[in-house]
Amino acid sequence: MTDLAKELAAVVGPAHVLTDPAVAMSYLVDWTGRWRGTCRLVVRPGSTEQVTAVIAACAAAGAPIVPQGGNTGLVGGGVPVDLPEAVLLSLRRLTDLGPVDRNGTVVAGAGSTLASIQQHAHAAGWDLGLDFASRDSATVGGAVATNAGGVRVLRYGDARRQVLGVEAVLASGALVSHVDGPMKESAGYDLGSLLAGSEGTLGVLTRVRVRLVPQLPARAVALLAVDGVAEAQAVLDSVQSEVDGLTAAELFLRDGLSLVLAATGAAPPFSRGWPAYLLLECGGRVDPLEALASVLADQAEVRDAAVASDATGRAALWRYREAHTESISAAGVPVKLDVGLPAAGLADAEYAIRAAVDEVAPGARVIIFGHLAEANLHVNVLDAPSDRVDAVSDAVLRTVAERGGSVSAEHGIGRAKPRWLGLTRSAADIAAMRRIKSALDPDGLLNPGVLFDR
Ligand code: 2HG
Ligand code: ZN
Repeated sequence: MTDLAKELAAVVGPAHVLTDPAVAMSYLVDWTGRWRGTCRLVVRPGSTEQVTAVIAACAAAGAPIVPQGGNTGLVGGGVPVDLPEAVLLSLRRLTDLGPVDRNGTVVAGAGSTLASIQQHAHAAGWDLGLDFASRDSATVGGAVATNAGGVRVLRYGDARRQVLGVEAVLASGALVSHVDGPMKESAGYDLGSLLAGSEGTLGVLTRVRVRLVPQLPARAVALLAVDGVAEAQAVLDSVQSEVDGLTAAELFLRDGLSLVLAATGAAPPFSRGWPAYLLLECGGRVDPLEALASVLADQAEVRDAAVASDATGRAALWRYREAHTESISAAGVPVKLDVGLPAAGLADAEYAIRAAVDEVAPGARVIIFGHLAEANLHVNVLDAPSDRVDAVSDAVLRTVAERGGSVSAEHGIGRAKPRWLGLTRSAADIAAMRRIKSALDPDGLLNPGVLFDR
């Protein structure tokens, strides 16, 4: 064992310092298989105090630190690519959940999975406003650090909006902690907002105080077949103005559904295929199915529809959408892009993105799906030759930027996209971000290569 490994073993116990690459492997490869790293060791602290001691020891040894939650990120932000000297700091053991207070707030250890917080909230009559398919592995620390989105952003906002306060260890070893006290406050810089979306470059989250939302006992889901993205948007516009309680509006297309059917063996939702599908969910205190169905009955764009308000039927409809990521991975290692666009240009952008990919990687398959209400498209490109991966990213991100879009709507910049950050953020914005980074982490120890090019 090296000196640093021994020192860390004294802090967290030898069982929680992994130096054998074979044992550490599951921390070093992201689950899509695109991002692979190496590191000097993986350390798994079990308390805030241990995180503080680990960071102090790494800083003293000059070892870069790569924080990692559930390793469900999609932009390589938690994988130590080209960082053999790094310490991978896994937060997964920080799973304590405090009591849900009468205002519906809870303090969760950074390593708590979204599913564990959801169950904890449900038991107290509340719910978490954040949800996405990797809920059983994704941790709240990772979700906040990347400012993740998911399928409820339309109703409750992204991860940042759920945060009332954070506890985090800075590169200096200082502990900043603001997870107690009143719900409402206007007393200085909001470090929670700053750390949300900082992707482990400014501090390591150890606890998060989350704002919960009322649990909605009745839910209805509708899966609608339509002729394209513009038609899906037209239906969504009507539903948004006429139906109460919309919680999700998800889009997928014919080719994505084919991959899902092939990978899951599920039966097709309709007797024939359609160009596009819109999945809507409404939640309320009384069953929203009738209200939703009556508005949908008037929508000329709806070609076919399936609805459910029982748990099994809802889950079956959701599966067509939520199985996209795993079904795409079953077909290959995709180039993953996650773009936000002005809603008005979304349908045109879909064609422009396909054309841009075709120009640089003819024959590649472009699978598009995403969160329609936020005009957030997940662009997954399969079968691009390995020497065209950057060209594909460049072509898609420039196409999006030319249309006023963003290079990342919810997955973050990570190691995948620093070179394109300037397409979305101004030179002044990036200079201000770099100044914040060097004020809080002057030696660049925290997650080097993420957000900014090394
Ligand atoms: C989703 O919306 C996730 O399902 C993953 O953000 C998207 O796999 C993707 O590209
Ligand atoms: Zn998404």
